[in-house]
Amino acid sequence: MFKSFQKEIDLIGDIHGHYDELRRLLEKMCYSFQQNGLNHLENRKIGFLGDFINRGPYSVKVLSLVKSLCESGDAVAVLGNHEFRLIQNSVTGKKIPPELEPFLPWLRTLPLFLDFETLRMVHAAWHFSSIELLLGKSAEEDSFIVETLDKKSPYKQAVSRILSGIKIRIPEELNLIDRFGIRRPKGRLKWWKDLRGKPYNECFISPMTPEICDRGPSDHELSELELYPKTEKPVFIGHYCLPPHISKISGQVICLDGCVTSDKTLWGYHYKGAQKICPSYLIEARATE
Ligand SMILES: [Mn+2]
Repeated sequence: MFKSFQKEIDLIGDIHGHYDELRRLLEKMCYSFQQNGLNHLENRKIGFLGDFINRGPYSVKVLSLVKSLCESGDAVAVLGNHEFRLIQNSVTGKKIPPELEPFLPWLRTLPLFLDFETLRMVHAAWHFSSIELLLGKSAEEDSFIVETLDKKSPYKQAVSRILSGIKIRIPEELNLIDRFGIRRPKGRLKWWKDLRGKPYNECFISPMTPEICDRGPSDHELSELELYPKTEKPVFIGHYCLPPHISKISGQVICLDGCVTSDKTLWGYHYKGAQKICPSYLIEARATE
């Protein structure tokens, strides 16, 4: 599938209903909107990393555009945790926003991850054993979706790891708060790194304050982690709402979620394949620039 995507692809992080930023980013990536769809002089393709909906004002417009680009063969996309939750809610008969309902059949055809010859795409974490467990599983199967809601099912944990990241509990007495001033019960680990012996703040993807802390998670708490070696192909992720001063690139892991709802910036990466991952290929777009 999509053999031609393996070498040249423009990756785009979490859009969360921010249609104007998406249009601007596509323009900056040299796509032009024409009557027959989206065009690029170099005939490049797009890879969307999930979380198209919620938070921002235009979820429907974003879904319509991403869907049409996928259907015309101009793009591929993976599911984010927000879309997966929508699918779970619809399968279990919970109320879902009526305007999103028409997109469900298409959303359910999207994969949980993509593994191309020269790159990988997943919303939050490339956790090898979870990915292996989920191989061949499809969000189109009601029985699978129901299992992902069952605490006893290994599918629930696997989906949570790859779509929401790998988390550990933060001891309350440390008083660590995130950039929004909220004390979170759990922190999201840099799942690709060996974190043994590291203090909490060095272990988390999004920084917490105060930054100085001489305690860290136990080896037991880190035992879920499966490192992502530098010898692996690059993996593109979204999900982590990175503040502007945190690097988007860490080894072979490239996080393109720059928290568009808070920081008004949508991030992309111009991937040419077989080249060293480099910050100069990052592209950012604001709606009004
Ligand atoms: Mn997410």
